Amino acid sequence: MPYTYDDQNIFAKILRGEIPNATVLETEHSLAFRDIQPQAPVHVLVIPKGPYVCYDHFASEASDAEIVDFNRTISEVVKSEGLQEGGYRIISNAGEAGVQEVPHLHIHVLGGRVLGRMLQRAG
Ligand code: DGP
Repeated sequence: MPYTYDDQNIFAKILRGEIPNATVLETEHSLAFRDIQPQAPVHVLVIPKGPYVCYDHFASEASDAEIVDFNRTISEVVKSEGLQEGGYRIISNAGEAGVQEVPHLHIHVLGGRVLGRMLQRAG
């Protein structure tokens, strides 16, 4: 399925500097910033700067340089937020079933406490 990118989404506005953010790390192709509604002591979002809706969109269409940069940025955030020792979780929600709110690829990096089981049983 071809994805259509909506450049009015909130993360596109953050990337254009129209909305402020608490930046953790910025690289050539990626931005890491604190989630506005943190669900753990550490809750950082890592996004590519390119117009990708979700993970499979990015993984299939981004350049090798973007993919390497994005993954290394996640790794740097894990290290700089001190999560290697205690552990962490990375999550990327996609589409309706994934309950994705913002249609620009983002990886949630969560840690700083025991996070519980991955999914709650719901319906
Ligand atoms: P998701 O459900 O995976 O699409 O998560 C979207 C996340 O984005 C959610 O945890 C809250 C966060 N968020 C929404 N708007 C803003 C914003 O304006 N700034 C920041 N820093 N985070 C936001």
